[in-house]
Amino acid sequence: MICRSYSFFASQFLAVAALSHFLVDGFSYAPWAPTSTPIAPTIQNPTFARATTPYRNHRYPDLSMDNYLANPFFHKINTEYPGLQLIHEDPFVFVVNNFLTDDECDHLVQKAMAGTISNGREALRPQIGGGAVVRTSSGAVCENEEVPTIRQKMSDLANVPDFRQLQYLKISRYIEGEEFSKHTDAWPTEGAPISMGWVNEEDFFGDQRRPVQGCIPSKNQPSHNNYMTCLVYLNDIPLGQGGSTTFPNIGLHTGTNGSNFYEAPAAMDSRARSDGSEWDWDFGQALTIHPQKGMALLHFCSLLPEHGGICDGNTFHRADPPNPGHEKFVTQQFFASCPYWDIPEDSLPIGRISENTV
Ligand SMILES: O=C(O)CCC(=O)C(=O)O
Repeated sequence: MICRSYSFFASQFLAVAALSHFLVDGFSYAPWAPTSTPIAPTIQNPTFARATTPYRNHRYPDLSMDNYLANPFFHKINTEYPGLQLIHEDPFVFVVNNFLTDDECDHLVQKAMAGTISNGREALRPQIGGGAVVRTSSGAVCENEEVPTIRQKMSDLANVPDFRQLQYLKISRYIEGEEFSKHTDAWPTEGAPISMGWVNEEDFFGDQRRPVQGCIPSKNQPSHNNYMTCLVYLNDIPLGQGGSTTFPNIGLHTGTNGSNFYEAPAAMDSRARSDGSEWDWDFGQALTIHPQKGMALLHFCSLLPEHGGICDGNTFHRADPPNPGHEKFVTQQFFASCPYWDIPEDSLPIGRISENTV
């Protein structure tokens, strides 16, 4: 077990603050250095074969929605969406088989691979982590008018009718060995340097500050945050060949006085865990999801604004590198709990990528 002291975190925060306010791409943020990859158990059913209509994915559990529906802290997606399957509680994680058709997946991959677009720029750009986050993938960002069907599906599944809450759709490509190390899709509170006491051992992400000033003070959106992400895998990768999405920190972020975060959520901090041990960012329980073409993966990175928009530290996740000879394409839809405010440069479209509309 590798236990990390507060001074370690402090140095990480200072490094991050010095480099940038936000890490780019989905406003990803991580207060730790990249670490070795823990081995995560994967729930697998080798007999799985992809069908063309939504159906239960037998690789994963199919849990009752009752606890999710009763939980007041997270946004409620459309639980009637065809094929929706709750595969994990605490945190709540959903998949939808064949959320996108093969054609839709192929069109998005074509966009990512469009090469030089009409304004002379390359559709695919390097994606940069920042601070302690390692990101070696590349990505393209779509203009809204080239992906109306995808955005409508995202809005329907997520039960977010206001399209201003949907960030521009991204497509990411990971060739063999490329990765996106552990991060959260939630936003830290802007300009919350440790030296000003906003992000400190009691308030890792400015969660206590956010209800007062929001993520970006000038936008005056107290308690709002990036609250949900829907990824869709655009190609299959054979089992055992890498490219998974792994949530390695499940169970590490507890609630008030060490209680269940999902019953009494509290800002992430450096409290000792209920068994007296220190936080250990590397060895929570892991949930691993393996890429299957067209399958959506949805999780909630922060609480609703009426509950302070607190980041859920159990939903840190990473994109594991594809093994040699394999590559992965994924599309990402980030949802904010209010109309999007500032979008980082590399998450903005640079022009229409291609003629095809999907
Ligand atoms: O590609 C993946 O598996 C995860 C991507 C991700 O975490 C992100 O884009 O925020």
